[in-house]
Amino acid sequence: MQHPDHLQPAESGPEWPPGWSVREVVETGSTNSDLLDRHLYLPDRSVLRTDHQTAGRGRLDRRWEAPPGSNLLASLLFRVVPSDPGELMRRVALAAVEAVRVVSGLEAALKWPNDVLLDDHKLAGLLAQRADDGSVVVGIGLNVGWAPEGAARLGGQAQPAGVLAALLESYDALPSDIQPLYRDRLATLGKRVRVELPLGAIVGTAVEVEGDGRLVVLDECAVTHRLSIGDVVHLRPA
Ligand code: BT5
Repeated sequence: MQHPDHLQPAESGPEWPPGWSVREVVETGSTNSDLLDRHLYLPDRSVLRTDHQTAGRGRLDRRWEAPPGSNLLASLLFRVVPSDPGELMRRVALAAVEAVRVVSGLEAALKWPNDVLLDDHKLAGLLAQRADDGSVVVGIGLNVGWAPEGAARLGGQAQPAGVLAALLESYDALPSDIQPLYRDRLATLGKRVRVELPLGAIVGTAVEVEGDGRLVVLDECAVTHRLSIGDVVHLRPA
């Protein structure tokens, strides 16, 4: 993998599972941006992990925060993309849930569309972005040693690189049809939710998630909404 000079390699980490080209650097702007910038020169399943991001990104130009060396900050490049590109993010999210169990023995869950929760608090966020040739970069920030107020972290003996190794291994162990597992891990299903959309909010019950990842919400006027974007808040039962 070719990298500019400012991407200095981080200290050597764990053994990586076969089939992934993992590169670690001490600091960069955003691992997602790096892979998007260089996707044409990188093989399928290239992974970039850093100890520190100076411009970590969430969705909609939000920031992703983490002090240096504390958390997992990594992106995975997929140049071979399934007909539903969104499946890649769902797979990485499921692999993250499994990695948390392997590394810490904790049961994490998913919040639609892109969060991993521990005890209902955000443990990780995922950001999927498409390159001009259709390649997909899925970034994950997972709180290992530090979390902002109101969020969750793994704590204990877990190390960011170890969580990544477990995530990549778990990714390869996922079944070809992930839908039953995804439904099972999706804490949003069955919950009362408020979904914030660009033009307003919907309050209702998340009744289903479709095979293409769309969330089906039945609102308080019994209108069904099929959503592909939105920010979800889990509400208490009415
Ligand atoms: C996300 O966005 O949750 C996607 C985060 C993806 C971050 C990874 S890190 C590696 C890769 N490279 C990048 O540049 N990005 C990816 P969103 O749903 O928009 O949530 C962002 C919001 O989460 C922020 O506005 C904060 O309120 C909150 N937040 C920021 N840092 C957090 C943290 N460490 N833990 C929990 N919440 C955080």
